[in-house]
Amino acid sequence: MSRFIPHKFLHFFKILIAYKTKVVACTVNYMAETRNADKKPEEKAESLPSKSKFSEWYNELLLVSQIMDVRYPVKGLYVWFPFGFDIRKRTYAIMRELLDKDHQETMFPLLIPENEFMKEAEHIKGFENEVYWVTHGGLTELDMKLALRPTSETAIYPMYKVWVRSHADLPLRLYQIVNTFRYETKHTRPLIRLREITSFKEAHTVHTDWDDAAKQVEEAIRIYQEFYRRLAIPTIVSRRPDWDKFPGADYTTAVDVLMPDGKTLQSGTAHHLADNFAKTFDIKYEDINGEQQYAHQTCYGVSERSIAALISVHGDDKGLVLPPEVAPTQVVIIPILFGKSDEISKACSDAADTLCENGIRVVLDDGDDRPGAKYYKWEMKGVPLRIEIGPRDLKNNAATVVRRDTGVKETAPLNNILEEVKTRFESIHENLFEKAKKSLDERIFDCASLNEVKGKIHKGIARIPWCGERECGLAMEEEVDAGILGIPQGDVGKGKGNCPICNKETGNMAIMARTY
Ligand code: P5A
Ligand code: ZN
Repeated sequence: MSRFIPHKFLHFFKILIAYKTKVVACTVNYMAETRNADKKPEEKAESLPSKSKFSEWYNELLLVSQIMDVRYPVKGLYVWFPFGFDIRKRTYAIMRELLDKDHQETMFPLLIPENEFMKEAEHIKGFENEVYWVTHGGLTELDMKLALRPTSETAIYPMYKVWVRSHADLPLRLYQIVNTFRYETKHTRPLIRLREITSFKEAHTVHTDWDDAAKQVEEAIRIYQEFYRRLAIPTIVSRRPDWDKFPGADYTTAVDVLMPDGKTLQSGTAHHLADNFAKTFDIKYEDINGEQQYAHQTCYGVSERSIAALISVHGDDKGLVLPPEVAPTQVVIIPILFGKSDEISKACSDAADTLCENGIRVVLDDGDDRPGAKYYKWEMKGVPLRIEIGPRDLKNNAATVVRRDTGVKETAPLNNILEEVKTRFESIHENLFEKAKKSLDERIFDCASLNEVKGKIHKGIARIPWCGERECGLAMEEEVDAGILGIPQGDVGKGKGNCPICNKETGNMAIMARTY
């Protein structure tokens, strides 16, 4: 480890562990802050811009809370700090838990030979401008160029051709979590638009027929909604208009998250591939009558945009706000000492032990910093609960418990501290979701004309009647300079009105937004 951490950080790190914060066994302590470490709390508070300036807030927060380091010298490539990576690990553990019920995890090669990559015409067209090519092995030019996967259809499907034999092999549901490369030409942003997507979860399924594949697309979307629910993030689901579907798919259904600046982030997509790829990759199975049939397929993906959504939806002016399930540290205990007190120190370490023994990730911060400096630091890191124990608390055999999401301070009996913490975790999770849901609902605006859409689109999502015709849709996008996400599932997609372009009456409501 010491080879990779600059020496001056390592020094901080060692001091921190040795003398400052007592690290309880169930939590890792991370590298000392790389910036601002020597500033007073009052100065530091100023260094995080207000969340109302979302873009500045986001970029600064990634660094000061130690999620991503953007200083890697290649555009669109970023480095996970260990703390950020810990959040990623816990987030992707949820994804694995949800998928492992009826998918199997696998891993395919990064390099795809040109001839396989070039098989599916639509797919090539969609990705040709985004592919990185490996052309040489050392000084020798390769006989066949190799693509760095921008996504793995063309790596996986040649193997599916070999693996799929009979209807008894189906459905086949595999997934992998890998890095993929896309030479993005739009503005790159950490966690949001990367040239190396480090955390690409892609699932690829094979089915006997179109209907079964369609059901899988629905199931994928259900899984993604549950995944985001576990992150306390509300989502909007809609089928993308035809011009915005995945290259090579019959249709694409997407999960979008509304960001604080009113733009939407496409945070997961599921594609019905019909037998389009099966035909080009010759994926056939023997049906119950002994006849050869082309398989039907789906694929669906999520990236570290999920972490971008997590940070952006819940964070506030003080820094990260993390749902307990994915918080690397769930509870910080801070002794409130006026001089030395063995009783308070003991009460703190007893509480830490109790929580730790019961699987709660705790840090006992008994370092020399003033309490205010400690509050600042752990708030920035998004720790869901802070427990303070001072002389008055101890006299009542109690602790002061402070919630990161609401700032509410309550007194809790020390002899029931585990239950007190657990019930607050549940309540924090629900509160974060409800808050985010309210904020989403308040920023979906009903509009009857494109002029109204223009007036609202900078605040959030506009809902407007759309006949569903391509020409009308494209004209609407052009006129307001925003995208049609689609006609959403559920009530949001139903209504009554006239298409703003052709004036035809319709029961379909489209949603439009500025997108990342
Ligand atoms: C589905 C998985 C696919 O690639 N093939 C396998 C299908 N779909 S997709 O829509 O192109 O990508 C899936 C999701 O990945 C996110 N994403 C990105 N995240 C960060 N940086 C990028 N450059 C990037 N490109 C796509 C999106 O959330 C997308 O829905
Ligand atoms: Zn129309």
